[in-house]
Amino acid sequence: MAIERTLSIIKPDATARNITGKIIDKLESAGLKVVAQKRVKWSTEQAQKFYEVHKERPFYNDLVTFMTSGPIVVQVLEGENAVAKNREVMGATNPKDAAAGTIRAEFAEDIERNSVHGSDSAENAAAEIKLNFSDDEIVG
Ligand code: RTP
Ligand code: MG
Repeated sequence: MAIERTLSIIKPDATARNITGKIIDKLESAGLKVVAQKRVKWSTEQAQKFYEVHKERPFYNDLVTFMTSGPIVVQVLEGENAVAKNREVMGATNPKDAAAGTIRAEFAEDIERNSVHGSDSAENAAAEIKLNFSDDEIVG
């Protein structure tokens, strides 16, 4: 199977509770390797651009407010089948639906404050990585 890269974000609800290490442990335990990582705080413009695909969704404005409410940890994860594997470790968007043992089942507060983001396709992963990292910040 091909080695893939995906974009992961530890969201403000998780940085606020100081559980970034617990989340990274789950990712690494699943075989994903952190090949780039930085802690940043997004501007409204950055969050709007990142979530542009959701512009017409009813939760868009709340999501932008949430994602700019505190620091986030942006990461590039590498591994076999990384996009799907990361989505599997994250669990369903709504923690009520997330399988036991997943990050969202254990740590998410609700459907919005759900602790992590992960790219949903290889194509989106490439675009999201490009939006957040320069090539020399990624060390595989
Ligand atoms: P993500 O993009 O963060 O990895 O999550 P996802 O694919 O599981 O969910 P998506 O449908 O792409 O939604 C993006 C993020 O928007 C927030 N959300 N709020 N209030 C709501 O009904 C609602 N629905 C989604 C969540 O933070 C979700 O992760
Ligand atoms: Mg999504």
